[in-house]
Amino acid sequence: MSTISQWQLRAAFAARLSQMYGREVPAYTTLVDVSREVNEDVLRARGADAERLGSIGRVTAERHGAIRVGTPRELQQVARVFGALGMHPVGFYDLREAAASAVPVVSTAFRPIDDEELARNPFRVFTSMLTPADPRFFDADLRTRLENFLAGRELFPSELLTLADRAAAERELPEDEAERFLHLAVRAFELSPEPVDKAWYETLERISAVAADIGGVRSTHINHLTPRVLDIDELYRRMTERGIEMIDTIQGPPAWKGPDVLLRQTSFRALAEPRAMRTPDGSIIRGALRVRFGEVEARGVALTHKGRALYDELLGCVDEQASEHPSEPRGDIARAVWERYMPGSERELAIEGLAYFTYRLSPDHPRDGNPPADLDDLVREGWVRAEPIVYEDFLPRSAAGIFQSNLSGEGTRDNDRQGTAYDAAWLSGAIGRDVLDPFDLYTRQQDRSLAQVAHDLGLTGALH
Ligand code: OOG
Ligand code: NI
Repeated sequence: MSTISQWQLRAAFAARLSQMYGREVPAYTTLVDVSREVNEDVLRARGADAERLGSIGRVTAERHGAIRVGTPRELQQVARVFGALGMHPVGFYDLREAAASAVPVVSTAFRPIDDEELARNPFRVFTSMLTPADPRFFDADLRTRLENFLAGRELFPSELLTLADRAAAERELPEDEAERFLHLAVRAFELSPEPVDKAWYETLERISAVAADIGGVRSTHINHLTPRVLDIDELYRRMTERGIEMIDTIQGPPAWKGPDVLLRQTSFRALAEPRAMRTPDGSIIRGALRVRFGEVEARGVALTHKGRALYDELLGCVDEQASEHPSEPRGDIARAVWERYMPGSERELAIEGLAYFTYRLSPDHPRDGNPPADLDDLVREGWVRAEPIVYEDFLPRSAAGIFQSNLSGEGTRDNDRQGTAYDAAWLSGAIGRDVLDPFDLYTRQQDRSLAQVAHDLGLTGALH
């Protein structure tokens, strides 16, 4: 019997999850259709240039999902399920700090980490874990009730976890087991028909709608899925034309004439979904919850620490100007700031060490003469080509914005209390596996390509 490799499992899981979510949230299907149309148009208009940040095959299949769990134990189990798909925890995001309203979670993203794996299918899942121990949100009594509630639920059946461990160990599964694994894995993220305990949900909702979505129900579900689009401004226009209500802004860098960097995201507003509710007297009524939505994103080149510091600085600058000129559209302010301070070409980003690139020998490089030993000269003289490394991760401020824009209320937080500190090391301990540093991954990819170029050209010194 044939076997299914990890990347095939990952691609199949992403595709089935997408089908499932499209049945549950039909507007998501519209979003996927419009994204595909925009991508086809961009490809037609820009040709090969449209594929600079990933082949059209990769981009068309590309999705990220978002899920939310309650405890380290649940997060460990999630890590086993995604480990089966060749996805590893990358990056630490503290949304408690990034959000103005109450978003009591810390997060990581599970994703493939090797270039070839990313090229095959880059499916990633932004995964958040509730922080009941943070006294800014939960008092001692509510914390205990919440932890007890979470301890008593089982999100993932043991059969799923056993199959996941086998896939991770053997890096593949026999066809039958693969089918069973995919079935159970997708089912674990479906919306449960089980009635929601109305009083309990509302208790948590007063603190934070996110806390209620996570800790107010006995199962988990996919919160949103996100296709990738090559022109997010055009996508936004077309969705609005179709009468779908989008959130107010596109998060992240502004629309501008320079290179695409990092990540731009927007979403349609969470829709009211019918959910059965159990009232305190035990009767079941028809209710509705508004938590799930569809998001879309455009990805650009990954920035180095230095580039990221510049990005964060410009964000601060835009904030400041926007508060001074409240009537001016934020997008216009941001564009002006970027045009002034952000280098307007990939080449400048590379020379200033602001972004990551894969360097390759040009097929048409000069055959005679000695190659210069300096990277900029090699690029300028046409020996070597620099291809942007696409940003595979997330942005805390945009993530917080996406969370917030889809919350019904602000919730409550007591900023006089000291928050519980969490960091990547803590999260690694909680998951039981290393949370990788995204900058390390990009640096390694760039360095590997430089070593290869130096080798190909017979250079003795290192390129950097
Ligand atoms: C996750 C929000 C973050 C993104 O794309 O930045 C996110 C959530 O709502 O659970 O998905
Ligand atoms: Ni998202």
